[in-house]
Amino acid sequence: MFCNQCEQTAKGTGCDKIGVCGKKADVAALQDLTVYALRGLALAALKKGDESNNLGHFTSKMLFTTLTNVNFTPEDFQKFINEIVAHRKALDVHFQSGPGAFEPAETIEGLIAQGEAHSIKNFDTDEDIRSAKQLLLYGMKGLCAYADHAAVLGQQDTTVYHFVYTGLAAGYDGEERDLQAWLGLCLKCGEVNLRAMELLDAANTGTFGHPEPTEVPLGHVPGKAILVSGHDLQDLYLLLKQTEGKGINIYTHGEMLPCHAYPELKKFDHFYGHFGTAWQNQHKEFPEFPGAILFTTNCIQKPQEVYKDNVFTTGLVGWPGLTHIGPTKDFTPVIERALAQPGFTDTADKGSVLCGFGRNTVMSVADKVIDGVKAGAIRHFFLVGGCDGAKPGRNYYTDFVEQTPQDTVVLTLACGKFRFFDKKLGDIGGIPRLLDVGQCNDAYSAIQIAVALAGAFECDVNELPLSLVLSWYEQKAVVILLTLLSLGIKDIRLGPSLPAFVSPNILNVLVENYGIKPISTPEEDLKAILG
Ligand code: FSO
Ligand code: SF4
Repeated sequence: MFCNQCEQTAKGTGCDKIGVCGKKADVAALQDLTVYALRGLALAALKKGDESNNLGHFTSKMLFTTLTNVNFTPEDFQKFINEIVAHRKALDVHFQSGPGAFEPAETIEGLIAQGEAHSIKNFDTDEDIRSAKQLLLYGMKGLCAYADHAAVLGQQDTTVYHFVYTGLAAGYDGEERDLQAWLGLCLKCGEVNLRAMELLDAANTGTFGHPEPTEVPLGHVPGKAILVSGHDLQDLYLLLKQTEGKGINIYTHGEMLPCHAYPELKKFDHFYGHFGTAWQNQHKEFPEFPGAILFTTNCIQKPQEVYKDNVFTTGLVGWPGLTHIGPTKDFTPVIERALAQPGFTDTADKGSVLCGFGRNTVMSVADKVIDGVKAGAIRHFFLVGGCDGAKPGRNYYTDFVEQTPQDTVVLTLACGKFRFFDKKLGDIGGIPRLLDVGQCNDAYSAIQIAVALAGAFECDVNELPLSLVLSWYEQKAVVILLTLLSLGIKDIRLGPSLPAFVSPNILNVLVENYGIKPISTPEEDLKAILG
């Protein structure tokens, strides 16, 4: 196997025996084959001129399954590959060779052998072209995750799906591309992702209302309990509906924390609080949870024996042997498990955190913020966001936030915030110094805040007193970075380490054109930023 798509990749170069994430060689090969089969479907969709949302959403879902920490079940991929090929054949356009003519083997062993022949390692003999092709593929995985989330709530745009086909078909569509052209596709992927994230923002706020500042308890109360992880608001809503009046409290885990701020979700009395921290701590934290646990999207880790029977998956998530809740979204098995577990028997007050500072809330106090900057009360804004992860070096982000001066404001989003989300940083004239914009899925909101500030100050985003200090782990972070680059945003600091799939020459392009910098130490970076 070979996989280098995430930040925790083995030795910083690539997982070649077993994934650090727990992905085995069979699933790695089946995921590579899923991508190859999707290339064939994309070629056929382009040739046919298929503009249907159904096929676009299906393609996005299938690519999303290959994102880090989503699905680890070989049989699921066998099913996906056959479905992809069936969709391609239904389009009734024919190719002589390549992915458009791909015939899947009948057995899972046969599919694994086919997948090994399409390893990302063999993308190209030229290191830079290979690197650009990988950057594009990983960016598209992130893009498809966001497109899927938006589509689940009815927001779709054929231009997004058209680009997904174009990006998947690239390399097999008969067009010669040099490095410049491949990098152009990467930036285009970032640009299209802004549209996908805009759709997702419209989907979430249109369905559940605009997030509002909300205090979320970190402790627990007596009662049966279900913990919801992942990123999917709709799954949480359906679970809240199905558990009403059953004496079960619902807790969020990881990236579900910002859900507490949505009016249509927070209205449920049994939607209680938040449990635990970021995804990589689940082995430590889940044994302590006395109820059922539901994974709605990434980031699942190998369930430990002691809590395995409590864990359920839904949507695209899969782990061999776990009970999966299918598209009917009948959560009865989860509810029954929660009722059979002891639940919490005591009350624990572990403080609280404030969330819900999406674009609507921040913009409603824009005048105050602008006055604060003009009067010198607010010297600088930092966006400290992105993923958390298990590798060392991520303390940087905790230290960085702790060391930000009192006259600065920290905006944050995604699971990287769990390094500092409960720090009491105080406020500046009533504006909290730590503002939680939401999930990584809410990066659009953060971009809109920056654009609005630039508008108010009549300057370019790059001229704002704003610095981006980002952490990455998986492919959604890759596409957000591409979106920021496509918007011309410069001088981003990126850590904890740079992606293994970025070649030295491509890194040079990023440094020279966009001023991307690896993080150094909080002290040095703060000094450099604040002069
Ligand atoms: Fe974190 Fe995981 Fe949201 Fe990522 S939960 S690491 S960027 O999948 O998706 O922020
Ligand atoms: Fe390794 Fe990351 Fe790929 Fe998992 S997703 S196999 S940890 S590079």
